Amino acid sequence: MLQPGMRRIILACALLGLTALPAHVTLAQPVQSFIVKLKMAATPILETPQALQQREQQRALGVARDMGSTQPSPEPVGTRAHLIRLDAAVHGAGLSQALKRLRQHPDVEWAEPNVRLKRMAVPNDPGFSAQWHLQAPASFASGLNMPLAWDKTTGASTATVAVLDTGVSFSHPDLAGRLHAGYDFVSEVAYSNDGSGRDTDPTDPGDWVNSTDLKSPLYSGCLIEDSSWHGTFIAGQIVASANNSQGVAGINWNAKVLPVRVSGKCGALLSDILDAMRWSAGLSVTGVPANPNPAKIINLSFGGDTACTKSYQDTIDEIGRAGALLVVAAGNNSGALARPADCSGVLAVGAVQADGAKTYYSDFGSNVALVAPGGDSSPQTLRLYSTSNSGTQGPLTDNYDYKIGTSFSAPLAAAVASLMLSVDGTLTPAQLIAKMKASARPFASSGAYPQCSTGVTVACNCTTSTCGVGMLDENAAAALVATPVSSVPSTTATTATTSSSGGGGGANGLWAGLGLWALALLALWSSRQRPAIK
Ligand SMILES: [Ca+2]
Ligand SMILES: [Ca+2]
Repeated sequence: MLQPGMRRIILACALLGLTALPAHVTLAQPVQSFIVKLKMAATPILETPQALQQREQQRALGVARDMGSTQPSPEPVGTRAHLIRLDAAVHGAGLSQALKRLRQHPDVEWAEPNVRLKRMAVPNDPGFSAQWHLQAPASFASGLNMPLAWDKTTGASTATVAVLDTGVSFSHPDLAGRLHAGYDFVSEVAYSNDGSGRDTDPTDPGDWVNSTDLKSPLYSGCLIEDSSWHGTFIAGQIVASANNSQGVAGINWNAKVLPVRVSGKCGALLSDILDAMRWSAGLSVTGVPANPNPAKIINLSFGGDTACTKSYQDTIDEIGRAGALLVVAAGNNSGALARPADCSGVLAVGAVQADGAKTYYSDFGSNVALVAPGGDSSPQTLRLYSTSNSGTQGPLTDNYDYKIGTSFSAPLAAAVASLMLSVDGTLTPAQLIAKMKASARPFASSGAYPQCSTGVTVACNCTTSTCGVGMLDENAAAALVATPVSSVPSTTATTATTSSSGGGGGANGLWAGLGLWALALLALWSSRQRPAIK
């Protein structure tokens, strides 16, 4: 039998249209044996299976002898394949030559070098074990399947992702070297919390709101809250240094985040968001220096409370023409989508919990493209884990923290899109959306949950009219990159049934733990809904 890893690599090669060596098997690796499948031979009538096996063995031995081998008889591998050993290992040109001779042998259907496979690319970051959402679906139904995906690509430095958010902590050790300079688009000094309007420093000074702030009429409608470190968390999800024996692993190991600060205290102004979107995509913005690192992927985890408006749609269309994809969070109100998630041309991402059910908080609707992990309310270990800071007001110690929300589902899709662009930098926003949708996994479904529909505000089983086509799967997405869009299926929507709700807790359990979390989330989301100066 072929090892599962070998089968996987052969399959990957088939998907990528490769016929020679698997992608990461180099000619430098010494090889002393080959897996060789024999062509069908004429079978005498009434030959016993034992006689057939013996005859095939003799044919395989003949091939080995023709290769100059004096080794014992070849061992069977699977059906009609044999392991043929040479007398000495070959590599480089010798390996190419041996393969060529084997493949030209009249009895041989195919031949592969019997190479050592690298273990799957699992990073050594100690926090990786807490990043359940990156694991294979066999462990967590909604896992992104990253260990398999990282075998295909760990990203390229060319695939910049803009994060329009609260700014970032440039001092965070897991983000060192992973951030472009970026820009601060927060124009109103009254909210900016850095003592200035727009400038070249997108450092997050904190976005806390306290009782003193609320005394000002400018903060009408805002809520008291600690600093969120929202942008730092998202940047880490996408590009935190992987394999550095520290903290967490980002999804793209080589790209950089372009930090674009749009939010000070109590949310982001619509005008700042729109200018930041244009600048991120490389378009000009009056009064702002040109962006030296245009991004083809822009993550926006801020939402409005109205339907898509012309200003938003025009800007999305404009950045789309510039080749940039806007990835947006569905929203956290358990209801209908609002802008920008309901605008056309965006990749709107809803949130599922670890067992694959739609989270109680995720907004839903027909414009959701797909779903990705957003974290369960409890236990804490099933929330998402990424880079943060310990300060409740200004920054204190760079650290790691748990969060939940569709704000953190969108960056997972943005990061996956950046990995796809790392493989093929010519993909357009529409092609990226088509391939991510086509590679999505079927929704999980469990008897523990009701079906998602309008008015259902507990965890629920996704449907194609509420949660898009399926669950984001990076391994499948990476495999589809090389497939022409014309042959990419339009959807994969089906539903897999699971036997139980697993560790995520049933609907009743979620309701029991809902109270404060729902309030906190609604407060957080409300604070991100400041679409314009009132
Ligand atoms: Ca400023
Ligand atoms: Ca790390």
